[in-house]
Amino acid sequence: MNKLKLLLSLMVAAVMVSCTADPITEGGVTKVDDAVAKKLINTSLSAADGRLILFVDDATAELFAEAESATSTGVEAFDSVAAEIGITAIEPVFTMRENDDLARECDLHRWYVVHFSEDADLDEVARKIAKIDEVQNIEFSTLYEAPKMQCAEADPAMFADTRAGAVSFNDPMLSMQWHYNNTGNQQIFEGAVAGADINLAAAWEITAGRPDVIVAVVDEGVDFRHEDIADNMWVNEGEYGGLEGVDDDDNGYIDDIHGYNFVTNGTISCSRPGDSGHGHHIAGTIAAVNNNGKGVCGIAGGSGKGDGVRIMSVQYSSNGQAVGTDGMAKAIKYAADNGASILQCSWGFPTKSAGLAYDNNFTSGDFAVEYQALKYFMRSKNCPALDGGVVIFAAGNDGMSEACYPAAYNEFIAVTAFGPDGLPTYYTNYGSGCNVAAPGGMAHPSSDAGQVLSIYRSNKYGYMQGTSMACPHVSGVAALALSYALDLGKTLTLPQLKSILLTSVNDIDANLKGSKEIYYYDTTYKNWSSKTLNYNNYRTKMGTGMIDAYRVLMGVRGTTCIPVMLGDDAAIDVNAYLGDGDVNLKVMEADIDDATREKLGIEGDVVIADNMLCIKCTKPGCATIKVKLVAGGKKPGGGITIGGMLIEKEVALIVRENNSGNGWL
Ligand SMILES: [Ca+2]
Ligand SMILES: [Ca+2]
Ligand SMILES: [Ca+2]
Repeated sequence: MNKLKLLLSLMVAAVMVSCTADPITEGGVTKVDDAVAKKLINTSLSAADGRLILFVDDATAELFAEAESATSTGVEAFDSVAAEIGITAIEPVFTMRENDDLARECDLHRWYVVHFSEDADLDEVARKIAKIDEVQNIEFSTLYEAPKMQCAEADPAMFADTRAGAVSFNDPMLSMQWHYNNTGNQQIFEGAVAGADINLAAAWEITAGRPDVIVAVVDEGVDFRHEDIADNMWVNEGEYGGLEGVDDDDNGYIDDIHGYNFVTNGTISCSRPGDSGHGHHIAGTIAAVNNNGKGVCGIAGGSGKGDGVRIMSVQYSSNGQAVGTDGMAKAIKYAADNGASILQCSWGFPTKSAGLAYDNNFTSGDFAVEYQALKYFMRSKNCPALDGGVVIFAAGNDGMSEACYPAAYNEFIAVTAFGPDGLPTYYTNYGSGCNVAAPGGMAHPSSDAGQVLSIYRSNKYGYMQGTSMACPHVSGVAALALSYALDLGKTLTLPQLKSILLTSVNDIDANLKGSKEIYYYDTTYKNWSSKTLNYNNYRTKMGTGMIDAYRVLMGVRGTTCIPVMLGDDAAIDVNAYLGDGDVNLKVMEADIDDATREKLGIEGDVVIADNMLCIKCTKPGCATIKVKLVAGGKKPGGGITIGGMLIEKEVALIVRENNSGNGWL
């Protein structure tokens, strides 16, 4: 009954636009002149015609900035080549602000775009420019492809009485958002497993976001009028209520109230015929408005009191058209300059088609303009809780054992995708460059509900699947982490935040064995097909594990998490979790209040035996308890000698569901 017509797979693959056949310069790399070839960062594969991106030396950058025309810059070699090629315009890639010290330190002022006839042979033009000494690098403006995925609209009638498990907010569709709190509801997905989620309900008891955390969604335009996200859109106060057609806040962008459209160089557009809804969906996962009695919830969408994190719409794709690498770089700097501290990136090229010039490890990409812009974002401090900006990428949907570009770079978090069964999805990339797993959803011929549910255009809601959907789960959890750090008055370093995100996980590897037949939609033949996935192939390759929002918040707080299997008579070796494992600690007692006993269904006494904390929890959930220990002065065989000191440590108990003998713990 569910008519699912999703076009899956390739999130954003580079289009293979053929360039002029030239046997000597195939792929834009000439082997004749190595010095010239080495200046080329990438190849003309899928590049925009009529323009090239140049990285020039400092002196040249200054002359370019003052140039009267493209052919009289004062750089002699350039001017003569410009006249020969017919360069019509020259402009800086980046919008520089006054006293833009960090941008200058990152050399962003040295990037320029040159424009010429679209009929000109790109490779030939590039080779001519490469001979100019003052030009250090040349990049073709590789065009990104607009997202192609389809959204299956959600039917509100389905939500009448399917409420399952712990829900803390009044949004009617929350019970279908298994990716937040998976109760193993087989109506949602046959084979759904309780606990295959991001453990969000427990995190929401601590924080559901703060409006002073801004997440830039680099994607299609976000529908800022949608009933379930409007209140959580970032508002540029300097533009809001200003004059139409005027750059009221003088940031170089006209009418950028909720963000900016870098495709049209204008205001955000969305829900055009060529848009897929990708941008709304991703934004909704991070910050759909919570507890408003409408639609869905967002991970950091607040508690219904106007306290959700804010979404800045940084639009790289509009009505089916996308920017090139220079446009992407400009967009990333915009996010950094206007307050974002989290960069949500569900885009990229499959590594093999990234068109990078001289090796398969894309080290030539180190010099690429978009990579430089991403590094600038990471150094931009916009939130007092973080001494930089965090960049989070989707790993890609090619089903390959490597993340796509630029997700695969070490500095960025690349997110793989699992389904409601807690297993890798057939489409997810895995292996090299992949860092952490999150729910991406799984389509099925009989039901859409195994995919990720979020907002869709025009006050609608819908299902999508992909690492594109997994990525905003990590961005949303990162937004919660910053919100909580602000609450605590803490400032994290960027490495600290990344470390917390990557280590606050539940194990995925224990379940990766055997094989399973899965369904997928064949986009070529436009029908459903099935294939067998061998899960052994994914072992240790999905990243560190499944991200757990509660554990992330405990990581921010500095509280050690101790997993406890639901219903087990657990004996916890507290020493293994506290100290360095070899420290002289004796467990004396655990201080557990009545509310916590009730919440976790703790039965009977909590006994200390053999330095172990023996506890039985009969309800899933998370709570902190205090453990009293004697540090030092422990006598072999028990008792305390002089020198022992009574200390108290807070630990968090995480009680989760068992899963066929392995569990998520
Ligand atoms: Ca403006
Ligand atoms: Ca204005
Ligand atoms: Ca809502």
